[in-house]
Amino acid sequence: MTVAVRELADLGPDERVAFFDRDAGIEAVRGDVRGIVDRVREEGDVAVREFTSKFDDVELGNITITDECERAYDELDADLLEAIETAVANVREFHEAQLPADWREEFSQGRELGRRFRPLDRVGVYVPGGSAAYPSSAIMGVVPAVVAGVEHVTVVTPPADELNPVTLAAIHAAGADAVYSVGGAQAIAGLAYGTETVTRVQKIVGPGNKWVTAAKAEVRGDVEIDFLAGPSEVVVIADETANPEYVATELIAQAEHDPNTSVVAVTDDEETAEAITTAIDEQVASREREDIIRAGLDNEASGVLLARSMSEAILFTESYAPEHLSIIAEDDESLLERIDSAGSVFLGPNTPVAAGDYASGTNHVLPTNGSAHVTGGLSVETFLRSTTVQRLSADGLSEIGETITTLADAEGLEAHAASVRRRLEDIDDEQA
Ligand code: HSO
Ligand code: ZN
Repeated sequence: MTVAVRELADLGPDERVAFFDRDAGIEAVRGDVRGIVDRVREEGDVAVREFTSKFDDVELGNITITDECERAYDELDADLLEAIETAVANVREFHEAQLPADWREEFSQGRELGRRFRPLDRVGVYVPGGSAAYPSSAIMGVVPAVVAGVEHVTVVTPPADELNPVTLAAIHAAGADAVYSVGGAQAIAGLAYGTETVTRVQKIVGPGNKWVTAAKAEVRGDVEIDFLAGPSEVVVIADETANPEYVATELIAQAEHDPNTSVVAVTDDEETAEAITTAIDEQVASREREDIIRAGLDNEASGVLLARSMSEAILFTESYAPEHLSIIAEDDESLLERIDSAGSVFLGPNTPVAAGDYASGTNHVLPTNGSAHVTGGLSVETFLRSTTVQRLSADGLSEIGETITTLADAEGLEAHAASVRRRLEDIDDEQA
């Protein structure tokens, strides 16, 4: 297989749909997932154990594995421990910088308004397991919640005969309070409705496979969720100064996640486009996860695209709204100015997406399937709620009194108007 360069202007309607309507594939499993969610909701731990035996082929002993995480942390190899601690520290630092301060301001005389922020009380983080056991995702889900001040951060992660010790250690290092060995739709249902063992949470975050994602869609409404995350995506915008080998590494790196990834390079330079395809061919064969990568590169929503201009490349990227956007071009900052929709942006030749995936400090739980048009990735705000606060002085109320009573009368809500008039009488008396 060789990746062929396609001209952006020549893409047919179906090809455009493939790029712009990427699909997490959850609809096909919605029905099955509904059945699982309903049974866990009604039967609690019994159903959790039954589904775990059926889908994970594990007979659950203890569902709670909080202590096992601490033990894994204590026993972890020093190099790994240091890498985890460095990643946690960088992610913590970046998310601490996001903490909004409470504020109060006098907007006009005697009219003081403000906002305060408080953490949610109980949140659940899904940490994928199996072949995609990601210690880094434990860090990305748990640390922002801890930084926000959430008191009870619960983690669920799929069981296995041999749990991945690095994932367990990362869950502990990130600061989770309770950890349960449950995965899939049954884990999401447990978090949403509670079981004898699992305490129900107010919000569920974190990526998972299509059963997990379908379950999040199913329980949404009864519990808050972050968003429905699908397979990884990257768009690389490259100009003639970009090193084609670097561009190829970006596509190949995200493609190794899943056969359903969408990985795209777009450039206005024909030679660069050709060189990227050559570099991909040269690199793929020496990658360990070659088969998955080839499947990803082969997807309809993957490829190397030749634009007639950088403006056309920008328009494509804006419609695509990628989870990750890498810009390797001379005027990267001015190209970035023209992009509004991307989950996380990586500027310049020395900023691989893997930096954000693991350790630079930004979050890697990001919107996919075009949802970067309407939302950002996980952040401290994901775990906060805001309250507005106000205080009016006598002068402040006098000043807007008539505006309030006029509108209240117009709405036929006479008692609202009366609550203001009653005070205005006193204020007028005092001032007389
Ligand atoms: N790129 C993934 C996150 C990840 N990468 C975890 C490596 N490990 C998010 O789309
Ligand atoms: Zn990644």
